[in-house]
Formats: sequence, structure tokens, C-alpha cells
Amino acid sequence: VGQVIKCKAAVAWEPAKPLSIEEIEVAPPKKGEVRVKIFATAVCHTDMYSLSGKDPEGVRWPIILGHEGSGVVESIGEGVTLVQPGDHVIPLYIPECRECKFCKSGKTNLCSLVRSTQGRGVMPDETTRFTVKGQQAYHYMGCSTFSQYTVALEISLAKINPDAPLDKVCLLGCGITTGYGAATKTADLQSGVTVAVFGLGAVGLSVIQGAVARKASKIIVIDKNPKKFEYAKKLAPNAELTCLNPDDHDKPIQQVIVELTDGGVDASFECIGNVEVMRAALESCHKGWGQSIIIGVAGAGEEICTRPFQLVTGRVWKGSAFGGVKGRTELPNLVQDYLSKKLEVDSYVTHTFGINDINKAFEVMHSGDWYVMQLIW
Ligand code: NAD
Ligand code: DAO
Ligand code: ZN
Repeated sequence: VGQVIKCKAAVAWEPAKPLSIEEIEVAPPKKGEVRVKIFATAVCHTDMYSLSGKDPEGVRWPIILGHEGSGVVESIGEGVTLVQPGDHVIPLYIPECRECKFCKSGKTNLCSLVRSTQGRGVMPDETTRFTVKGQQAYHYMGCSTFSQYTVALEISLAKINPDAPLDKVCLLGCGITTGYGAATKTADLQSGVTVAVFGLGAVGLSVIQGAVARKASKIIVIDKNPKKFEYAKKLAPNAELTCLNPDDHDKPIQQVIVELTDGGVDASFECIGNVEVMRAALESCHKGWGQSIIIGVAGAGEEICTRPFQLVTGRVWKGSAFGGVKGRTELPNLVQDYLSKKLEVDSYVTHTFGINDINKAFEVMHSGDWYVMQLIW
């Protein structure tokens, strides 16, 4: 407490190069900050995307990536009241200050309090808490979970039930919460609706869980990798589930879906990040009321298009970040849902590595046959 901690971290020195495991120094938390011992972290596309150097947010190097983790509070900085040493936490890439215009609006989970500094990889005082080889290293998405110890703001931590296994609930830090929230909050699916889910990674699978929880009458899942359909079936054993591989059809996939559903689905979800698929997802929706939720993150500079008549005739395009979930208020409830077996998490993990093998995890990510890659510290 109050001392610099030396520990291991996976450091990204420059774009498009493997990460290197280094001994780093993590400074004590300052005002409003908390130092967290990270227990487990998943590896997600967004980390890989930022490592590629294409991130429009323009990350700075060296940087400590990782945003889907879990851990235990080691020490707290001046004025911190929201957590105490020993508390179990999930770091939040969207904080919840409860004081900014966004938090107070009651309309969004996009807290703006530290948006600018978080995007630039620094703490609110414009400095960082990480030092590697005598050089300052930058924070990532307010989380930096690829380090044994990290520093985050108290408003960027969801305090969770300590009974929850940290190696599992780290997944609630991104993918599962995002898909489940997009279905249950952003789309607010109602009983009996028809749903189409494009892309069956951790996000799309969790949209399925949300659709099942809301008692959707029909769920159509679309993926180019047919291996992905097996897991979708496991998550929706009692639902009317239709699996579509666009490569098996001569017609555009939206036409196939419209024909299968007497005019289109009530709600569709794009969980890939492909702007062509975003169009197909919108055009799979029913005239008059169908809503399409964009969750996938497209490449920098890409644009979506459709004929405006699609919207004139009542289809709605919406987006969703972190499933619209307010991290401090709502994430602890999802952890409870997991503990009471209402939300499946365990079986998402298809690969587990030690932190020293982090680059293997990035290699597996290119293979396509995985859901969640996890690193245990
Ligand atoms: P993933 O790569 O694990 O899953 C994507 C799936 O889409 C794969 O199964 C793949 O086979 C399939 N696919 C790819 N191209 C396809 C195509 N043209 N047609 C049909 N299927 C296709 O990804 P994920 O981790 O589940 O994340 C999905 C997206 O959501 C990513 O873009 C990610 O960056 C984004 N994301 C957004 C948020 C948010 O808050 N909005 C949060 C987390 C992730
Ligand atoms: O408030 O302007 C803002 C940005 C909030 C961050 C939204 C991130 C959503 C997508 C993240 C990709 C997966 C980690
Ligand atoms: Zn706020």
C-alpha cells in the first residue's frame, strides 16, 4: 500500500508487433483511483484491433492492452469511497459517474466524465501509473487488464459478489454483457418476438441468451462458419432456431430471412462489424416496426448504407455499446444472474492460456474456431 508494485505485464511496444512480457512498475493510486490485482482477463478483437495500429482513437505506445478482466482491490487512493481493499471487481471501459449529463439523463450508459483522458490512455491528471524500462506506458480503455496490477478510477469498477469465480465473470466485462444487454435493454425484446442474430461469437451468442430470456418465438442465427451453430443450439435448446449460412444461398440473406418470417423479423442484431452485413440486418427487419441493432465495430472510415425508404417504411436502426448496461448499477446484477444459473458463462471459454502465452492467444484468434480466449495471471 502506498508503494510502487513491480509485476509482470504484456506490453505492446509498437503497432502490429507481438506483445512482450515485461516487468513493469505500477504506481500507487491517486485521488479517485484504485489499484487492482487482476486475476483473469479475456482477449478480444478490440485489443487486437488496437494492436494493429488502425484504431481511429489512435492509441499511444508503449501501451498495456486488455479490457475484459476481473480482480481484487489491492489499495485505494485519496477520497475513494466506492470500493475497499479486498473487494472483488470488474473493470469498466464505460465508467458510471452518476453525475455527468449522460449519466443523469436516464437515457444512456455512455458516461462522459473521463472520456477525453481515457481515450488518450492517461489518468485524469494527464499522467499514467505504468512504467516499463524507465519509460511511461499508457493505459487502455480505462482498464489495462494485461497486467498483474492495474490502476482504474473508482467510477470504472463494478463491485461484485465475492462468491463469483473471477476466472469466469471476467467475461462479463465485455462480450456477454454486450450481447445480452443489447437484446434485453437496447432492443428490449418482448415475449413472442422473432429475432435474427448475425455473427455467433461471444456477442452474438449472448444476444441469443437475451432472446431466450425474453421468450422470443423464433430465433434465426447467421454465420459463415457452420461450427458456430452447435453452440447456438446449446444455448437455445427449447427455442425454434433456424441456422443460416449465407454461403449456402444464392439470394441475398435478407431476402431469405424475409421469406422465412412472413415479411421480416421484429429485431435483428449485427454482431460482426461488417457494414454489408449491417445493411442485410436492417433489411431483414419487418416493415412498420422492425428494429436493427448494430453492435459490431466496423473498421475506421467505413460507412453504412441502405435505401432511405427502408427507414421511411418504419424500420429502425439503433446502436448499442456494452449492451446499454450501466456498469456499476447493473453489472453486479448480471453476476447474480450468473450465480443463480439464469445466465450461462462457463462454457464460453474455449481456450485458456497463462499470461506468458498471450501471443498464442492472439494467433488462435485468427483461426475462427473459438469463442473466448482467457488468460490467467
Ligand atoms: P467474433 O469474431 O468472435 O464473432 C464474429 C462471428 O461472425 C464469427 O463467428 C464469424 O464466423 C462470423 N462472421 C464473420 N463474417 C461474417 C459474415 N460476413 N457473415 C456471417 N457471419 C460472419 O466476434 P465477437 O467477439 O462476438 O464480437 C463481435 C463484434 O462486436 C466485433 O465487431 C466486436 O468488436 C464488437 N463488439 C462491440 C461491442 C459494443 O459495445 N458495441 C462490445 C464488444 C464487441
Ligand atoms: O462515450 O464516446 C463514448 C465511447 C464509449 C465507448 C464505447 C465502446 C463501444 C465499443 C467497444 C468495443 C468493444 C470493447
Ligand atoms: Zn457519467
